[in-house]
Amino acid sequence: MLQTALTDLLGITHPIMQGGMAWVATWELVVAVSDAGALGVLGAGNAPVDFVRNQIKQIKEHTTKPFGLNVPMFSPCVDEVMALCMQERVPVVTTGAGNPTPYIAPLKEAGCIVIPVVASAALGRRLERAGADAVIAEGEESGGHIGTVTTMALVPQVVDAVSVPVIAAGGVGDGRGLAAALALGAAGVQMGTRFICTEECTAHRNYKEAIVKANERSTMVTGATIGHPVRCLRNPMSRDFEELERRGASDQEIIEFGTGRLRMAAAQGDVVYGSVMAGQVAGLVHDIVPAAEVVRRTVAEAESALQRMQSMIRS
Ligand code: TUI
Repeated sequence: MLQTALTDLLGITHPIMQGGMAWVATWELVVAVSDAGALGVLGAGNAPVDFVRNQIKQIKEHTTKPFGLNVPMFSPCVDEVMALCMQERVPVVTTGAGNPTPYIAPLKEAGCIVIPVVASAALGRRLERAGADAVIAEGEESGGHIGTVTTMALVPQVVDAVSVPVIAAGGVGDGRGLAAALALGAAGVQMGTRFICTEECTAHRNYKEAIVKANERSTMVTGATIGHPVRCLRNPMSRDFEELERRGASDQEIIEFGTGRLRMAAAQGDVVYGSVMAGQVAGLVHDIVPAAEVVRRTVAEAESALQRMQSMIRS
């Protein structure tokens, strides 16, 4: 067992959070991860509030364990989804892709634990002052919407900048990554890509199999030219996207091209023309197993990595 400031803060058994991935992290995965002693996180994405309300209802009906809800700041429904989090007293609210400052105090007053994703030490410092209970430092190795600093460089700088617990995300796909994150001063990790390849994840089988087939060089970043960098698997869609950006297409044209592509891949299984968002650890994922097995393996691997490192010390 690994006890850290994160397990203490959230009342969970293992210092692992599951990334709240839009279209991918639905209630079934959240329940499986939370029941396994980690923190399952629902991905609200751009979904309307009624959809999110129903997902929360399912989670509450199927587990009594703590769970989280991720709200991307660019969601058109951000105000309503945040109000829902307060109404439903969602145990943990994580935010992404922007600055959630105005929502932090009201969420905390409603009894929610608030853990924003940051891609810089400066934002971590600002959000700690605004009342964040912890921060997720997410490096550019991650899948989906990303910043520009690597996890290895970002995590210790965020750890130095804040006093609240820091969770490392991006480039963590197994227990060696968890041990490394703890060595950098993090109190735990968030993993997304690894949890896609689980039996309980409702993403299309083609999406999971594309990740299993991928190697460490299979991802690329689309959308950087319009200030919305998104890491996904290389496929005809991402190559067309790259071509569009190279020939200087307008922001409007690029946005129209990208819209709906994640849903095409995750819900409909179109891994050719859809956006298969995944992190660089895709090459570490070799199988589709129950979420509880991912949690079990990650903790066991981290413990043996930490023991191996301990045994290197000579006085
Ligand atoms: O949010 C994410 N990753 C996501 S959200 C998402 S949904 C989507 N759907 C369709 C197309 C595109 C996206 C997919 N992936 N990760 C958390 C994250 N947040 N990574 C980086 C950041 C971040 C970046 C800048 C957080 C704050 C920030 O602050 C800028 C500022 O305003 O200071």
